[in-house]
Amino acid sequence: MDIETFDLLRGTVRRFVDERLIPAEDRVEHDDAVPAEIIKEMGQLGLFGLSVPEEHGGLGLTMAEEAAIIRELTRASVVFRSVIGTTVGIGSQGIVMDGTPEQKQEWLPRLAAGEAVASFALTEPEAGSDAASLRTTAVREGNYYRVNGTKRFITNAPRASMFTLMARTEADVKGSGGISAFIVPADTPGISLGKPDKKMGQKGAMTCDVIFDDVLVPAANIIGGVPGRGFKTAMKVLDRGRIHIAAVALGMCDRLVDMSLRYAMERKQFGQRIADFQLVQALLADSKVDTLTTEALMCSVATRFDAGEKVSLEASALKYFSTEAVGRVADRAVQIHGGAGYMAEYKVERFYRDVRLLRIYEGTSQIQQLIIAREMLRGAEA
Ligand code: COS
Repeated sequence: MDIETFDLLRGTVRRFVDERLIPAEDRVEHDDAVPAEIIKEMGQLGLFGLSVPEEHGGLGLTMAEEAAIIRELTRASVVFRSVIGTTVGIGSQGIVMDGTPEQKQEWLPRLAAGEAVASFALTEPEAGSDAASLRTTAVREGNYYRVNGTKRFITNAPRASMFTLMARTEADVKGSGGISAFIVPADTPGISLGKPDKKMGQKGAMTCDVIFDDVLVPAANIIGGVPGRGFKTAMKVLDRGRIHIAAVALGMCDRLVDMSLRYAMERKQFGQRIADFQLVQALLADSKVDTLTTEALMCSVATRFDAGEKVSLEASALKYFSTEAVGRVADRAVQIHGGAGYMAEYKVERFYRDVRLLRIYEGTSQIQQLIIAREMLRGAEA
């Protein structure tokens, strides 16, 4: 995208955040839902199609550009981002990266237009961090696979049109080699949803179990057409997803630093504004450093991703640092707000709970540490 068009898009998103999303945050929290008219407006802005290539009807942004837009968007409650998150990220990218031309043609234009919502179904009750141990089975029967199993904590499952589903097609192959990725339309008979999950935060972001009970999926729906490659597709999708999550962390850092600074400049104690106390300044400064460090790392990793480098280690480092950083920034924001920080009307306690999830989903901080160290060892041993 040329720089002028991109700046226009970013400016439009910034206005949308200030004029539409931030004023709607309390309503989302109260209703536990993002209003339908806001979802519609997000579609009109093209937000569902950020990462879909232009030839398939999307905006075809680079990773660096997508991160900049997501950073802008997540100055508002991260719940709004969750509406588009799985369609822009983990739900669609398996098709973008590894799909056949027919699969791309069938799904990507609808996903980009916001007419269809994609959801990513990897996690199971017994397979979280150890994704390769998943138990959902897909047994070949002629031109179909019969799928049975339960997927857990699946974001956007209630509004999904399709699932990128990871299931075991080779029963005798243990671990990652026996896993295939499927495109499964959400209205396929045999799919049912569990009750909505009650969460610590992110009210309005929808997650629930997805149960597959004798679901017949055409063999032609295996992503890329070749069984046994689903785990690698999922890992590649997650490498990219982790950069996207870091952009979410960065957007929330911006918001929380801004809220902290404003409050510190308004609030008076001991006859002066608390921003003039050095201990409060230390909190503000540390949060700014966390934000700037995340920004710099983001810039480097996204640029290398866009240049076609394999950035598993760097994406994990970025996800790890940025999500831990926003946790610290949120904690300091509550501290700067004092008693008010603990009260719902000031919103920082909500954001503190909301960002807690960033250190868990798309790979916990501990999984990121493990990936970083493993890649370091591999590099040293090679
Ligand atoms: N890109 C491409 N291929 C990758 C890859 C990546 N980032 N990571 C692993 N692979 C490949 C490996 O090369 C290996 O292929 P070969 O068998 O041909 O050598 C295969 O996938 C299996 O990899 P590995 O042996 O590393 O698998 P593990 O079971 O040890 O998986 C981790 C390790 C922990 C990295 C993986 O399970 C993981 O990321 N877990 C977290 C899952 C997660 O983020 N869940 C969140 C749910 S989605 S919101």
